[in-house]
Amino acid sequence: MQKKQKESETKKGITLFQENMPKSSKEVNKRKNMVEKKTDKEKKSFMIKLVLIGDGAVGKTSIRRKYLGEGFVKEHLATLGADFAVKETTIDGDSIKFQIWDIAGQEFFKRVRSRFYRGCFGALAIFDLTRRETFTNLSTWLEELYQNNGRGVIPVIILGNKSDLPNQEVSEEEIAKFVDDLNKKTKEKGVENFFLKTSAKTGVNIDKAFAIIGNYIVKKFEDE
Ligand code: G3D
Ligand code: MG
Repeated sequence: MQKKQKESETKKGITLFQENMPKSSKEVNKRKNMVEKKTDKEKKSFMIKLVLIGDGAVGKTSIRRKYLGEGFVKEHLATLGADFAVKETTIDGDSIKFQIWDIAGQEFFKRVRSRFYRGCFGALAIFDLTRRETFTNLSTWLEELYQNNGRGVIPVIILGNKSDLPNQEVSEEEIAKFVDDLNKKTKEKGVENFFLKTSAKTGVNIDKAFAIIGNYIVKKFEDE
């Protein structure tokens, strides 16, 4: 069943889906921006929208499923052709809620792109280590991300997925060079990018990927 989505944005630009939120979060988010000071001043809680991008069949949905495991909220946003899930975790004692958006199917029309990306703080840009063209296409995905999220250049973790398979077509050095070149371009915007080789099959580096990008985003936007 589709629920009608009602979007609202705080001044920090985070997209909140009020109707999909549990009541407690709903109330909290009405009052708060991304950073919520708790009674214990050391601790904060963050809501971070992340998008999973990359060509079809690179493993976006598998990575999301592996990371989320049990007990997550999930909605299918048919009008956007996207799946939406929330995961709560802790980074350095801070409470983090990841809103994870995943393109459902391969139909991803231009007219909905800005809504899919809008308000996200970062992305996991995924390619398949066994299909070189999915690596080559990353630049196009990144352009699209930058153009549509509303904030311009934002941090990305590049994931070379399917590291468990034997027929690897992209080396670690090439990925490192790609990210190095990207960092040279995004540095002037104060944005750093990362990379990891992952396997949604074995689970290697999946949690780490979310931790790295989450950690970086928290530190970066905390100071703003
Ligand atoms: P997408 O969401 O990016 O389109 P999917 O990709 O998550 O649907 O994955 C596409 C196929 O790749 C699936 O195979 C999935 O099981 C497989 N896959 C995803 N990640 C990995 C990985 O790390 N290692 C291996 N070996 N396979 C992976 P099927 O056959 O189900 O279509
Ligand atoms: Mg998918």
